[in-house]
Amino acid sequence: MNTYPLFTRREITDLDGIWKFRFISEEEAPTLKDFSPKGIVYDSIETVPGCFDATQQLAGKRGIGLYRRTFCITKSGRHIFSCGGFLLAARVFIDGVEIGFTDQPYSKEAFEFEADAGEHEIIIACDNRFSATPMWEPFYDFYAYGGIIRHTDIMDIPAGAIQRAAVFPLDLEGNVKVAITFDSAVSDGDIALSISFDGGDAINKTVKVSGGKAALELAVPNPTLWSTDAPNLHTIAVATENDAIVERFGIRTLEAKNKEILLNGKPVKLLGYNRHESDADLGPALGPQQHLQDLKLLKEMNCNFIRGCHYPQHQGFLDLCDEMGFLVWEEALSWGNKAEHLGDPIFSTKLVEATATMVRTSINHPSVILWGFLNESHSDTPESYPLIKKLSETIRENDPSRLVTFASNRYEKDICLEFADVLSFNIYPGWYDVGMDLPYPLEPIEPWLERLCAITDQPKNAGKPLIVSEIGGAAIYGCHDRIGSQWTEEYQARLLRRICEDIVANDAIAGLALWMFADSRTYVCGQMRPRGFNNKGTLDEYRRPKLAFDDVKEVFGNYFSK
Ligand code: ADA
Repeated sequence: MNTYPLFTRREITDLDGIWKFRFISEEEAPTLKDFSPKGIVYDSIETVPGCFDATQQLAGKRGIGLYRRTFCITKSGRHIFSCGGFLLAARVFIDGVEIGFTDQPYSKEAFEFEADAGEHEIIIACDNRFSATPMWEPFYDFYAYGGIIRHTDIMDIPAGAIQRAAVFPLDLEGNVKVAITFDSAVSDGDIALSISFDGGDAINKTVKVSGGKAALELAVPNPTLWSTDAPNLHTIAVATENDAIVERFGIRTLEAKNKEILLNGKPVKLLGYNRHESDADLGPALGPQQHLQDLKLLKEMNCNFIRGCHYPQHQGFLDLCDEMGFLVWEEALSWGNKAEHLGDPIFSTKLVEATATMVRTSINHPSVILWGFLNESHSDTPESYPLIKKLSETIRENDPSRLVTFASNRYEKDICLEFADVLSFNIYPGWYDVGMDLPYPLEPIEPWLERLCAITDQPKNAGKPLIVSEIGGAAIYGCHDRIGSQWTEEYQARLLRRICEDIVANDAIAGLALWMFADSRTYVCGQMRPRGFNNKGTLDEYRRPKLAFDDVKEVFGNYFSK
């Protein structure tokens, strides 16, 4: 079950803050499933949200991080514990009894329990060993931290509780479909609702609930459209006799047609970056100010597009994207998965589950326009076909209003392109393929773009828009020379300027996500990732701009001011 209303009338107990902590190293820790939280002595403290192994004391350590605190509730009965995301796997205990287990990193989780009014103890065991989840491999090119990385809280569940009200815009006149999901205890039959938009007068509607769901079509009074230039937002309040929630949404339409992405019926070229949720020192547990700072920097570079690589995004980040008019590609966790993963029933089932959870969690963010999965998987192998088919079907069942894509590096050999509305390819001309000459030639970019355009021109792909979903090269912040060798800011600036100029001028390309916004922690990988960072950021991990910042800003700025 996943809930994320903007507001609810229920009692919310915020659990963020200081928790007691104990780290059990991999040599001593049993598997997470065999772990008992009884009799643990807590010898330290940690903050929630946070990554325990981003601290200097536990950097690089793998094992179980144990978090404990108490909380008070004033109502007896059913409750729900929610967390925006754990790394890598977690078990949650209340008063010594397990209420939930997850091995879905970065996924929103909600576990139900019963408790009387009064004080209770919560213990969360987070395991950051790779063996704790089938969903993460040590070769993924971003650091696998451990911890409770996003907001946590507890809510009571009143009788007749509403979980979500998902709003699907039907047109530009403000007609919307509202899909309401109710608590599992709500039985089939008629239920009386009171609904209002933007704090206005409530209307009463009786809906038929079937299997915990009901849907109705409504007209939003005084509708204003959501767009990148005018990101207008609306709210819907839905109340039953005992419960009330408010959700925020935007009115906008999306289509992929004649190789273009249409937002509110008009073509929009996506220009922006891939971004990891990653802080220089503290890993992926970013706070609101850090998300906002990144978005302000992206605005400064005249970007309108962000690919949230490579996992479900922080809900607060998406709220900011809604407010600021960014267009977002959100994708389920995965990276370079090979045939043996894609054909593995456990991996496949869990990836489908994680994808459905992501879609349901982020359903009301107008900023999210593309759903993705399986970054650079082996989508040229027979094992990939049924899984990618299932993933695209799962998305469309949960959300017919957005576009489906995945970042491929299999190009002509990809056998799954039919399942995408938008074709997306990752390419690295001018980085992984440069020869010995100085200055490095940038000619390989054009042939690569022609090659991708030829794929979208094939009759079976005709009309599908094309996104260059990764392209770029690295620079170590502060590394300069006059001849533009690889790893200098000069070379990166020259490469990114050329990429942006070529793609901006090419009408056959609907979008560009440069790799990448800011340097982000990974593993050294032989000589490939100096400092243990992926250094292809246009900013470094402290958000200090490299030379390329001004080049990208200028080229994108010229395009949008045309
Ligand atoms: C891949 C991958 C990215 C990153 C990039 C790189 O395309 O999708 O996550 O690893 O390569 O830096 O080489």
